[in-house]
Amino acid sequence: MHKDFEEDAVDAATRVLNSNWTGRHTVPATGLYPHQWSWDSAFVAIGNRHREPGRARAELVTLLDAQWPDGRVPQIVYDVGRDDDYAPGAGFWGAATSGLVQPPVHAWAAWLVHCADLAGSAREGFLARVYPRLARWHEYLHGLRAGGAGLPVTKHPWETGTDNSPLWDAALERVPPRSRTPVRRPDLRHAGTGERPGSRDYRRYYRLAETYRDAGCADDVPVGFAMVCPLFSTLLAVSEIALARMAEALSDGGGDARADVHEATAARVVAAMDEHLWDDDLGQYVALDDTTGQRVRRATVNGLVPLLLAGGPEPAGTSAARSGRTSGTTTGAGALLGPGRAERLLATLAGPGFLGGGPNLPSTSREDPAFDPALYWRGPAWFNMSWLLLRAVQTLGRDDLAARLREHFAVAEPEIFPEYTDPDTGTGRGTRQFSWTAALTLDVLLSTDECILPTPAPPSA
Ligand code: 2M8
Repeated sequence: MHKDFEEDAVDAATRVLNSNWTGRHTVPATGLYPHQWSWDSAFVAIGNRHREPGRARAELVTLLDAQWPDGRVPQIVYDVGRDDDYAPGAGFWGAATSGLVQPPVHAWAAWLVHCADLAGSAREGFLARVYPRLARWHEYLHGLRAGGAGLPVTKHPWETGTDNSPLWDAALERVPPRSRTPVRRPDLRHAGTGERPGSRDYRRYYRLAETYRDAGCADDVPVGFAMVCPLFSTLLAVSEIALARMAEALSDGGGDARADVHEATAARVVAAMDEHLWDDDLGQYVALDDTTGQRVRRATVNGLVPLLLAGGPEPAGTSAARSGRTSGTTTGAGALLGPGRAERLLATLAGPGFLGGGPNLPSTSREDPAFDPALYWRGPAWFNMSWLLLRAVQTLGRDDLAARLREHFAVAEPEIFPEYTDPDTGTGRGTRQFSWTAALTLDVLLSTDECILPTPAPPSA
């Protein structure tokens, strides 16, 4: 990317993050999403760690302050003053937060935030504050949310982060498109109807949320939707490895956190993904319907994200190297995909459904019958997905694919940091001045270490 462009983009992205910062957290977008969203805050913290590490820490601490006693970290923490501006809101849940969750990228984000400013982190006791809460969050997912395959289930499409991906179509068909609560759509004031889920989808979303809420958000009551997602599971495994690194850092200070337990847990998650979610015909991972036991054979970007678990060259001096484990891996956790899987995933990523079929990475394969370049998670290119795959292929040393994925970030500033883009034309879609687009653009432009998977133990503060 050209130098002037980079400076302009850094300044513009910083302005977006400044204007979306409320003093305690960052909203995803002031109009469409006026509250704090769980995984958005993690991506925002990853971007803010470069220039605003204190704000990055505050972002995560604010979110974790809303953790439920059972360990769940809520999908949304409401700004109750803005309850009319987004639906369903706090009134629907009868609580200050949603009862749902989102993908667990938080421990990975917290580790990156810690490593970016060791002195500030130590001064605030950041790791000691967040580690026990993040560990509880993961225990909730491994425990109350464990499905038949031993992987966490999502109880609502909103929990997947990829709300209207075709991965959820068949399961949603079984949900009656009727809810007792009237459906409100303030979102349509900020994005076109052709870009957002339809009213039938929304009636089902409400029905599911209502059923879960009325059961007291208890996880032993079936709500009619229980899906295992390869994106969610991958982020859990990566974040579990991040917990291992945190545990090591804390036990250097005399704590009793157990890195080996986190590493074994990560390895178990990856083994279960390999056993239950791989689809050899599609050459990628897919979702699993925990109610029917059937795999959902649809090609989406969710199923490529496990490339983050493919390993790569091991940097010298890592904890894995020091402890004498076999070299040639990045995670050092034994948490690697099965033989041949990385090569197949790379071929699928480069193939006609994804990067081989057009300039940017679509959320749903161009070869899937549901592919639509404008509609939310059914085709548009999303910057968090480009970022996840970029980090994966960089770790694997695939500079050709990394250059392709980096191109997506070149349209972020000219298109006013859109929520997502048309994967063929780069035209912005959804809302604008979107926080994670700005944050991850900053991360791509400002990162000096491209290998940011949670491998190396940090130098001591
Ligand atoms: C979108 O989801 C919300 C519900 O959580 C919505 O559509 O109203 C998704 O893109 C999700 O991944 C994201 O966290 C959220 C806020 O940016 O918006």
